[in-house]
Amino acid sequence: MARELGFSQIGIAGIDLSSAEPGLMQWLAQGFHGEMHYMAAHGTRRARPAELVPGTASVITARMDYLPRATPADWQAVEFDRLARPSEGIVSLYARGRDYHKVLRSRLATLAGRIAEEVGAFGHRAFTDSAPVLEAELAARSGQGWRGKHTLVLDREAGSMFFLGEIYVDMALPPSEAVTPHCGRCTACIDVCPTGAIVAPQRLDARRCISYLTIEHPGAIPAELRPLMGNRIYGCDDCQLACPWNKFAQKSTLPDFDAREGLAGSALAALFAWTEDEFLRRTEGSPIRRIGHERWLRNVAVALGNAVRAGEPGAREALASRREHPSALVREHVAWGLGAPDHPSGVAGVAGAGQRPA
Ligand code: B12
Ligand code: SF4
Ligand code: SF4
Repeated sequence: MARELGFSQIGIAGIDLSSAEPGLMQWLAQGFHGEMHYMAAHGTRRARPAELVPGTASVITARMDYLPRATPADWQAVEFDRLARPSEGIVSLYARGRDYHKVLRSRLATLAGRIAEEVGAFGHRAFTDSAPVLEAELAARSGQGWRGKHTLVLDREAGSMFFLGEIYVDMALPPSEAVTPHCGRCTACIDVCPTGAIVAPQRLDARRCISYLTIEHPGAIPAELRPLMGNRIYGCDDCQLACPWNKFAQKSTLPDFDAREGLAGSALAALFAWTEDEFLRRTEGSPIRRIGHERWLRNVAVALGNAVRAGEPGAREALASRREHPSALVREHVAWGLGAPDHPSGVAGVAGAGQRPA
């Protein structure tokens, strides 16, 4: 029943997450959440399902794979190669199709309805990245995979290219068994991270993570991190591209995550030329829409600045077209990009561009 809805695995977790609470509190205390104030706002409720939804006795967890249906077998190499093309903009794989919040939410609700048809009515609430829920922790406890050193959940048969969703239920169900971890001595994700955001195994300083900087961070991107962002303009996949277990990542069975035109393989100059109307039209129903046109231009300006540094023809002209943009945020990032010295010799010396493990 879950498979028909696009889910690949279902698990059951108990609701005692008390052993995860100190880690969450330490993460917040260190300020690793940056400007994601919603992470601090709910305090310990994030780790206490029955406080979020009174009466919760178990959590049904669900995995939904998101690699687009047309993904080639050597997709990790294909994606790494984009990093070596500084005038191309990289949108991370999860964001090239329809917004997963929309896809998962409605399908989790349908799943809950179908379970109710079998077992009778029960109290439930479905979530996917939409409430203070420790999703990865619940998933790991319920056998969806182990926590990688990059903090994501990964599995030997599914890699980590999947979303998570949960249904909090008022029935006490027998929990699924957790799987054993298989990172061993590998540190590929830590080593490849362009900004050093994985400060230790399973410790992510979000303030340095390109996913945070391009999606969640509201204002100016710290200047020292801009050169490290390369041509990543929305999210980042590097720690997952480097992971050997992602050879086994599964493609989605749904058309929803197929890449939309313009979101894979497009030139930065073309993406920078999108008017606000065009941005809204092209990102309708996509997670990218949430950041708005101003942050989109901010991100693309950084990538164009890095293309200038790499000596890419046309990058300087593209940036200059927005020199007088009404937003001070955009103007400042454009000025930063234009201030970059030309490096006609190519990408040599440009940190964050084309990194690929040997
Ligand atoms: C905030 C957030 C982010 C932040 C911070 C990420 C993070 N690792 O915390 C940013 C914006 C950087 C981010 C990026 C991404 N995200 Co995100 N994100 C979330 C969100 C909303 C909350 C995660 C969270 O609770 N973080 C808080 C910290 C404390 O949790 P933690 O890392 O698990 O920490 C535990 C331990 O490691 C330890 N610990 C951590 N730090 C420290 C420090 C000290 C000192 C100590 C002692 C202990 C300790 O304690 C914690 C509790 O056990 C979840 C959805 C959800 N509601 O859960 C999605 C989620 C984790 N993200 C997801 C995805 C897909 C991504 C990206 C891949 C997107 C992209 N391509 O750009 C990247 C990957 C970056 C990465 N390596 O994590 C998926 C992951 C699916 C999976 N397979 O695991 C989720 C589950 C969303 C979903 N519904 O599918 N994300
Ligand atoms: S998503 Fe990118 S920047 Fe963030 S931890 Fe992974 S490799 Fe580093
Ligand atoms: S890259 Fe290596 S250390 Fe990182 S999650 Fe994958 S197996 Fe674990």
